[in-house]
Amino acid sequence: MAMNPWLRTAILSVSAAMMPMMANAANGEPAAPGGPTTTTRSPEAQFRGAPYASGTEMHKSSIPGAPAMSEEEFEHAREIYFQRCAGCHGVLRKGATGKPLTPDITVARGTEYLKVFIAYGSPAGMPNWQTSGEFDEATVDLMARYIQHEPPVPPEFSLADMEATRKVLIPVKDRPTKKMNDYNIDNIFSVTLRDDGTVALIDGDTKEIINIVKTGYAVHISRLSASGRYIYVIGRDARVNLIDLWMEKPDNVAEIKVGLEARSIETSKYKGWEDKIAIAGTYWPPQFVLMDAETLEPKKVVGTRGQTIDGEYHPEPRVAAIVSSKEKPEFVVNAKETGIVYMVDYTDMDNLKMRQIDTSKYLHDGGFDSTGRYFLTAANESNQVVVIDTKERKLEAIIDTGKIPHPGRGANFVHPEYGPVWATSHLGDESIVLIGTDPKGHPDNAWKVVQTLTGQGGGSLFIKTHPKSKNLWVDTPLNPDAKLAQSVAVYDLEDLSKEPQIIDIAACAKIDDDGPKRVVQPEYNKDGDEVWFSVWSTLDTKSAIVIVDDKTRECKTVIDDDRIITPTGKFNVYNTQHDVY
Ligand code: DHE
Repeated sequence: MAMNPWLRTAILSVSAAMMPMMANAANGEPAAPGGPTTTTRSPEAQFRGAPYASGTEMHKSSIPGAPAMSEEEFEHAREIYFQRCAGCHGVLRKGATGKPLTPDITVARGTEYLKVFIAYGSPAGMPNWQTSGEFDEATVDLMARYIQHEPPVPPEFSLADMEATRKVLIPVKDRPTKKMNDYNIDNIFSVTLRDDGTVALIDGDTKEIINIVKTGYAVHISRLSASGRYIYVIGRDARVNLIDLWMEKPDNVAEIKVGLEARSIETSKYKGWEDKIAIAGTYWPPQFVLMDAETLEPKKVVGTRGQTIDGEYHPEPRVAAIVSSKEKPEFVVNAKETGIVYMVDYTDMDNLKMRQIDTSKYLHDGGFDSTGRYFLTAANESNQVVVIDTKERKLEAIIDTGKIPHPGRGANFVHPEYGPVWATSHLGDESIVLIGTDPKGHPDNAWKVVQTLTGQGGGSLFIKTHPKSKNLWVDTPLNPDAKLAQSVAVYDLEDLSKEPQIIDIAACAKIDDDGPKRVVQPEYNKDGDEVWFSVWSTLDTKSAIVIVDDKTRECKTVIDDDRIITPTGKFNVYNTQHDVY
């Protein structure tokens, strides 16, 4: 749908004031305790402005000027907020990837102003909820009113609460003692089917679906055990699933719920500690938990509430990316709002040793440099990349980048002029920055932006290359322009002065409906000669996975099986296990 010029002007004028991103949609799973509850109103009642029958219970608000809402409407909006907005703006709406949405700000803006923003999004990364077809007008109105009320505070979640949810579906003693299938496990992909609450295990050699495995709702990422045998999957509802790839048909062997809202999971990779400890970080409550890696038994929970690097108390420092150090028996844990990176020694949980490194606020995602020593991570709302030296266990550098860096795990390659670099694209602008990562061989370039490329536009989430490739792939799925959201830019690493080639990946999928078809997250196969992209639509429109030949840059295979519902992240076993990116 074309945007009215007055609306575009209105959006641009508010885009500096508010900049959220996106979360997910429900799949009919039972609600988490204290999490979303499903309350439905008749279509008539949902219609904006429909009068309430007398006797409707109204939501009691302590906020002067907050628009009226029934209790039923409030509950419904609370569910939608949790599913789609909390990830960026925070459960308490104090802001992070998205701007703060506390009533002192939102009441002053007013319902009409907020509605425009929610409906049309912004070039800086706020999804266009209405024009993409994900919200109808009544839902936009509902959410604009909801965010002017006090945010409800969800309950805590203890170690005992976690243990009560744990299921060991196949005890360790009953699991295979060797691989029981003929799959080339190294080249299996675990594909997030976001709104289906499942992951698809796809054979990267044959492109056949091996299994669709039930996971948490709005499943987020998959990570591999050090041995490559187990896949750990975490959903936004904080459910962790453990999948055993040695089974005849790989499937769940254990699961646990570690909180109410989560994004990150990782396992111990230090020599001698392979496949021993798993860690999951939660957005709510703000904490992380260390678990037995084979049974998911929770062992130790650590809260992240406390002072930010500026010395101010923060009630909700959410746990963002976690990586496993190869230099020490430690996890590296990002606390988003405080800007603190914890190095958590997992060798003695009764006497837990944790180093706390002050960095930059709003830590989000990140990955290692090519040597695996340095962890580079986005402090996204600070427009910076933070570098942690996992060998010396200290802050190495903080680098200014473009607006809202969003690397995924980033991309490592050897630049013809500047030597080894790590790259990130941005959610908030079209820049792609290359940062020197070789303090020994190229000391003048280390931890500096050595080159900035111009991408298609803002709204980029992921960037990828492979040691065997000469290409750098950059997506732009959250750009409000559908043409950009449906295509990717690919750069020639041997000559970065060349204009990037723009490839319309959604067109390769040949999907004949009007779903958003956002093209998201390039992921290589093990050999580094294929790149997989998700063509991500809504629950009720068709999605697909498009596989591109990395050499010819031509679409090679489309996986459009009806079970591929809302695919987003794809995790190749070997590349994820060995941090190849
Ligand atoms: Fe993600 C990684 C958080 C929205 C797909 N996402 C991460 C990580 C965090 C995070 C903290 C790093 C985990 C790690 O490495 O341990 N993501 C969030 C959010 O808070 C946010 C912005 C809003 C939300 O409500 O969740 C968000 N993410 C999304 C999406 O909408 C995406 C595009 C689709 C989806 O499936 O939900 C999405 N996030 C991903 C993917 C990764 C990821 C594919 C892993 C990338 C990788 O290559 O490792």
